[in-house]
Amino acid sequence: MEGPGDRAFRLLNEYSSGFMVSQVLFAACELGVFDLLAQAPEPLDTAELATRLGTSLHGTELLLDVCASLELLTVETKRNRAVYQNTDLSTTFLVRTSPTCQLHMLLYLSRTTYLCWGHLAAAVREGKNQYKRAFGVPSEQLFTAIYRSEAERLLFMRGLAEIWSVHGVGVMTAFDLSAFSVICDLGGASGALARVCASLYPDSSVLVLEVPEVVRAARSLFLSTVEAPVSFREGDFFKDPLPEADLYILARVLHDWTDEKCSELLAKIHHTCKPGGGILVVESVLEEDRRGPLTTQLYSLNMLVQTEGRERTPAEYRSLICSAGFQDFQLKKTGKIYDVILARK
Ligand code: SAM
Ligand code: ASE
Repeated sequence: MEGPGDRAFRLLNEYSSGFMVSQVLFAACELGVFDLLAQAPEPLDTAELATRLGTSLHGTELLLDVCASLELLTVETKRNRAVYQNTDLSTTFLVRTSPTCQLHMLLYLSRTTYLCWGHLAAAVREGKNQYKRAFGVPSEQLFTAIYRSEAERLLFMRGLAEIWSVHGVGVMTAFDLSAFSVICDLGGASGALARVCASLYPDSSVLVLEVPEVVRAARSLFLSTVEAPVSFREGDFFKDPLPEADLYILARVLHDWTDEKCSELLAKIHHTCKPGGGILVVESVLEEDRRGPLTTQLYSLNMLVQTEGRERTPAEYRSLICSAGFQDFQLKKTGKIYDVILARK
């Protein structure tokens, strides 16, 4: 029987080794373990995997066995040797060719987010993001710091697109949007969520507003599991006039910014929006008392180490959105990571 002290120590141990679990997942992705196993016609043993990955026999064996304990791989003993295969989890989410692959977000978390989290104590002390400490880049212009290089921009865009192959339909059907004929996704990145929207509402036209470098990348890469027509417009949603639309989508945009910047953006949208038009906010929403969900609380810390923003409660979104002049505030909890808010002018 587990006593209270046992439980406490088990939890402590679980939390302190949590970073090792993340690193095992990241390393297996970086090394290409899951893609290699997906391409192999049969389960592979350690020696074959090590040879093809160009890795050490010893290190590979340790990594693979942890992956098996984490249900990222299966292991079987055949003729006295361990052979490994992908599980349903890795086949669905970690193999590059899967339509619901999440690999690029994991690589982004591994190469950028994790390094900012290495300075969490400093972030909490200072109350600001850690690009300067982690990468030596100034963080006055948030997206100049986030897009440190072309490779970084492409990885972030790919990573952001991936979640919508899993939750895009749930998010875009939380409310019936068929009455909105022109829809503008502000900061819509690669257009992945916009394409889900266009495929669900084929009578609406969908436009993505993004900064020029992202529009250029979005045009050359197609980062969506759904084929649907969307157009792109280059612009800065803080500085330039906004396109005319009946519905403005803000997905994972408000959480990047301070209350002041959010209010500025929302007031600008309200000014451009037609009466009867609306705004659709897609975010991971905290419980009213901030006691959960744990994932959203962690995302809020992630916004601290990586952005100028935070995750917010329903009351905080209501206050920001209604102060900008919008009415009929409605929140739909999807039960998944991202929730949806609709409000009207
Ligand atoms: N909406 C997308 C999604 O949920 O997958 C992307 C969210 S991403 C966290 C925020 C996006 O806002 C980035 O793609 C960034 O380029 C864009 N963005 C940031 N500042 C912007 C600005 N001033 N004008 C237009 N887009 C901007
Ligand atoms: C942002 C979203 C993300 C800014 C930085 C980010 C994500 C990772 N880093 O708007 C994707 C969402 N995941 C998390 C952990 O917040």
